[in-house]
Amino acid sequence: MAGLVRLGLAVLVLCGAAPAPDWAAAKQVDVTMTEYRFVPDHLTLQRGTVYRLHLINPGKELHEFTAAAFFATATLREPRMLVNGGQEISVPAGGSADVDFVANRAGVFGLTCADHDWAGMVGEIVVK
Ligand SMILES: [Cu+2]
Repeated sequence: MAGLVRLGLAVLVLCGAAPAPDWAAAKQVDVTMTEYRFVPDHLTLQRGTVYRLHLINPGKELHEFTAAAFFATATLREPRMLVNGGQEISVPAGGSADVDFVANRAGVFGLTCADHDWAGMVGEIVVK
């Protein structure tokens, strides 16, 4: 039994089980969500870096930071902040939200506000 446990630990180590992120070291990235755009609308992030995405909605409508493909590759400190099947962060008018995460995969990911993509409320997340 102890042998099995040791084997299990060895497999975890060999598979590169990531150490717990150091959330206190998060780099803050501010994104303002208003009618009808993200400012900035392009985010460039480094893979493996701990970030705090600070979403601010000074607008008059609820806005969403919708990035299903991106969130699917990220480690979130509080995954339950993601709504609508894990695809977005919802921020009410006048509200804000802090989303701590680590991006795990390089790539280019789409960003939209699910309610207002028709109005051009779109952007892009690049992970290097
Ligand atoms: Cu919106």
